[in-house]
Amino acid sequence: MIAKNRARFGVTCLLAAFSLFATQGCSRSREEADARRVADRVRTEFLHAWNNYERYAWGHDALRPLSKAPHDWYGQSLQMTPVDALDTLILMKLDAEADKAHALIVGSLSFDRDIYVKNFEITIRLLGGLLSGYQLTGDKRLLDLAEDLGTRLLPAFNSPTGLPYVYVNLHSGQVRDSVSNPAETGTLLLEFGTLSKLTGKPVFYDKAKQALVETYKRRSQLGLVGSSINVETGQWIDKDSHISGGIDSYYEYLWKCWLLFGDKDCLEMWNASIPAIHKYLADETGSELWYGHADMITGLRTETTYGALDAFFPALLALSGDIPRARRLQASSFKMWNLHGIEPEVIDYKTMQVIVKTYHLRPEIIESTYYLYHYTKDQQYRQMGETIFNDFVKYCRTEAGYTALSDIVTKQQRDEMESFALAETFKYFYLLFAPPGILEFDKVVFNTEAHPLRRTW
Ligand code: DMJ
Repeated sequence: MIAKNRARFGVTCLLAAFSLFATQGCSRSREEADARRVADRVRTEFLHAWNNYERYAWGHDALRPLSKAPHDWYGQSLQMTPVDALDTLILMKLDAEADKAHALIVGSLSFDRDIYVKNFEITIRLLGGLLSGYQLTGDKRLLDLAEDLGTRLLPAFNSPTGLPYVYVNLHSGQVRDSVSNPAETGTLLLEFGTLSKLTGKPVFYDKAKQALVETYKRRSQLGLVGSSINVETGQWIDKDSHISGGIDSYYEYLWKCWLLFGDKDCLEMWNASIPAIHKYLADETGSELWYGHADMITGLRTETTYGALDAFFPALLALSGDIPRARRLQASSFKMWNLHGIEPEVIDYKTMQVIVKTYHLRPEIIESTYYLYHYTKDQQYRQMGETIFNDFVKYCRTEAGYTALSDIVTKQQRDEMESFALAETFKYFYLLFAPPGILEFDKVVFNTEAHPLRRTW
């Protein structure tokens, strides 16, 4: 009798376990099916932006979506949008569009031009885009273009300190503008380093690494860096320290250069820098975590502001293993997003007043959502991503593509579709909902413009 009861109990348990397993399996496959539907919507909306670029601005740097007209940064095109968007087209398997962009680039892009270009922007968008394009297609012509571009950018590093000038002329190699910032001096090594590894020419790695190290060497005794620096004297011009635009990706590259190249100096610089951020910039406000500004010498709080650009930091925290802080800061970014249904460029997190009202189609908040989902598999991040995507479509979609907002309170649009909307914002939205096989997250390191770089050496 006892044996019979025990057997029946065993069968019941098995059935219960099976049905729990089946329920979990069912809800997981429903979640995945829902995610695929959002991925399809993202792909359709990306195509809306891309098709209108093709229609009104083909071959130019960017589309002005309200005036339906092309825009070139320097009066002549460096094909910013097609180069920046190429890997997104490939990852989304938009084969015809990718082939057409690829053919345009290898058929007509040339860098022998008498124009001063911004070393940082050209490096992260064009050099990064060409290198990831090369790694995804295997077309050596893309690597040749990258090498030509990298060689033309090299004179930027010819300052007394090795910190790069802001602008360099692609034809003459002349340089100009000596006041730069840590993001622009320290966000070059992933691209220049990859170029060295793929061409076997160490000069690119060496110059960009020196620029990163020279930036780091000038940190204060507290371990903080400032907002602007003279590349000829190496003196700080502005000692305001933060993780926002102008500094942000300097920290990102300390960690990512360790990941991509296994460069121990980068790891050491990261380890020596990150505690100062948590000590002087982090701000516990009630139960919330924010990161504000402080003087790099005294460590005293200067501003309680945070914004769309700072929202990259949860991704970097997650990537470097600090999930608890990443989760808390992401909750703050999402609170900022929900304040007006779309995020402002800058807020005061103590008063929740909007300080700068623009929205430039920035990717950082969705980049962090994607990283957090990847590491935690917590569905709240996909739900968060869907909310952000719905708002993004609601306010930024226009007849001819996607457009920035000049005022996130009134939702007034402005005539601007930056190439990073296609390189980063749509790519991170897509990856958050796409099947895992689309991209092997752990085998790539994204540059700061979302171009996945692969350690093939
Ligand atoms: C991009 O060009 C890069 O992500 C850069 O690091 C910061 N600004 C834009 C996106 O907001």
